[in-house]
Amino acid sequence: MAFELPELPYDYEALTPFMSKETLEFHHDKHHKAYVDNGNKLAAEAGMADLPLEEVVKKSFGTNAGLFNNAAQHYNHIHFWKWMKKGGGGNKLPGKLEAAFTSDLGGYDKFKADFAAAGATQFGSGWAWVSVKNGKLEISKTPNGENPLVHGATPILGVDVWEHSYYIDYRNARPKYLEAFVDSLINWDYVLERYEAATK
Ligand code: MN3
Repeated sequence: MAFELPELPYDYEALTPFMSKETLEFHHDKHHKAYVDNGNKLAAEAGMADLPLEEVVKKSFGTNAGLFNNAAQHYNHIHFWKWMKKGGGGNKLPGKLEAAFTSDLGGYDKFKADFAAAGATQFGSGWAWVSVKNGKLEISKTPNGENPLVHGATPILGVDVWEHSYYIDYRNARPKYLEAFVDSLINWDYVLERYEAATK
């Protein structure tokens, strides 16, 4: 299946002032597009052009670094755009999600602190995650394009901490970006959708 750059699920100004039009133009139109274009080229060269994206990610991990980096980043960004929305964030989680965050992550406040700490302490480029592993939620961080899929888990929420995701709006203040992401951007409905798909 050829990789395709998805449209953003909102307009380029929708996430201001927390994420600017300029950031979305560079991040979606340039960075994500490059992962798609390079991923298609490398998947074809590896004979994996017809495989579903998740399989390309898992099969290329540890065996084909170039393909893995681009395919995993394509997967990560498809979800990242949907993990945000205008007027999102905050502690009003859908009931089922709130129950799971309470039992597995110690509640919203602890989630917020631990998720932000994971993002802030990821040295260099990478991601912070909430994923489902063996039916339970866990918080983790990964370098570069790596994601929980290759560690036997299903990501239900992730935040991009590559500098390209925050440098235009926050300069070097990654913790401020992470705070804004949690307080004002997370699309909890999409997190719930991913949680239900991962636990059914
Ligand atoms: Mn990115």
